[in-house]
Amino acid sequence: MDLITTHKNVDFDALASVFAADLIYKNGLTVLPTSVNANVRAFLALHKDLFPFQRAHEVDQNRIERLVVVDAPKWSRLGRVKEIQNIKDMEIHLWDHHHEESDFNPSWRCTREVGATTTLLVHRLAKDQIRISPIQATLFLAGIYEDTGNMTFPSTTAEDADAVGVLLKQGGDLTMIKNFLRPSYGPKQKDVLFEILKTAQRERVNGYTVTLNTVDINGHVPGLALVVDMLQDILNVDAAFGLFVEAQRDRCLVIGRSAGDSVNIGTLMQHLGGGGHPNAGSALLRSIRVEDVKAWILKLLKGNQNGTVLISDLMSYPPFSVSADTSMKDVALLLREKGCTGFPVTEGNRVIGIISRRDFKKIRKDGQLKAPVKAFMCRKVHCIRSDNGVVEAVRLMVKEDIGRLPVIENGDLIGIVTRSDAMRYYYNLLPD
Ligand SMILES: [Mn+2]
Repeated sequence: MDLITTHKNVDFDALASVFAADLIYKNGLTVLPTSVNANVRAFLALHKDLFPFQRAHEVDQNRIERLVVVDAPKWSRLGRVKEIQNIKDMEIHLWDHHHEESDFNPSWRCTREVGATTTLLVHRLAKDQIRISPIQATLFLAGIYEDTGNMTFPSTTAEDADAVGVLLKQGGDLTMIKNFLRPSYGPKQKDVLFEILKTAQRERVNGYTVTLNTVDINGHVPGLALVVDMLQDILNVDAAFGLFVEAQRDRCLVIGRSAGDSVNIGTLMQHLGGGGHPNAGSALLRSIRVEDVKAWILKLLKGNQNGTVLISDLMSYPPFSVSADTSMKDVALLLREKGCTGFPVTEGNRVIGIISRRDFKKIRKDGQLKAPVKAFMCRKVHCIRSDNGVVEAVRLMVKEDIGRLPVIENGDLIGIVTRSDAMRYYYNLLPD
């Protein structure tokens, strides 16, 4: 018999991989660890008959000839199933997408760094032309969608997208996925969220919009990360923080969420003694007043202790500019020579205007080319400071429909940041 199993805290990728493997290994016996994620538990409660499995203690070890491990690189992840590792001459097959080195010592493996282990199995099913039902296809879709963050995580590969195509062709149902993958938002989480929304404020810090909210909680409330996640969505801020105070235990749980490439929450939380990812993290602080925690976070945000890229990292310098008396003809020549679409116009070190290619449309007669640039320049100049974040620069460019921002320090021009600098940043093409 082939015992098919996966890691504890079973998620959808693990569950989908187990049942996909069950279609590939004809003598398979599916065994799930006892600890299962909440949304997987809800799925199994409904679909138990279609996806039957056993527990490790129910298995007769004498019948096991082969162990098929899916979505887990290490014995330590297997929960009670790991007790079988002493069986002699047991063959091991491994299907996994984790980056970590495996300690299974498998006789056969299919391990590639794709978004989800399910993807590897779906490709095999397709290759072997094994038919699957729409419900199986839907479960496998859920596995891929969960581990790839709906195909948005950087770990997502073309192979994952191909597998999704295969599953949709076989009747996989995307509307069901939303139900399966919905995190547990219940009355308790709703109460906390509504409490926060009553007083929530948006603040501007270092060019970012943030919200910091203090809530008193009684005992352990699950799903607070989800509440902060929703708060960030609803208030449409770059970063949202929940400061959950548990008075009896004299502690404060800080949870942060950020959008896109703005505030690096993980780095910020490390300063508070916690940790996390760029977009999500938390820290647990003891014996500290919540006002002090709040002030600390604001200080970290202001001091750019969160590792975000600043305009000073991105701008071009020294900036090229033209003086106010330069003739339009010379400006035209310089634009061509430098391959730019515009320049700041300066008087001393002060920026007094911007001249760009489109301003040349104002010229009616050739004689006007002799006129100084100050006659045609745009006098409304939007500048940015070198210690602002990239998000602030992009926001200004979008709002004012401009492609370049002079960078100012103490009133003096010190650099230029352009649309293409911002693109370089967003597409990870920053120079080292
Ligand atoms: Mn996985």
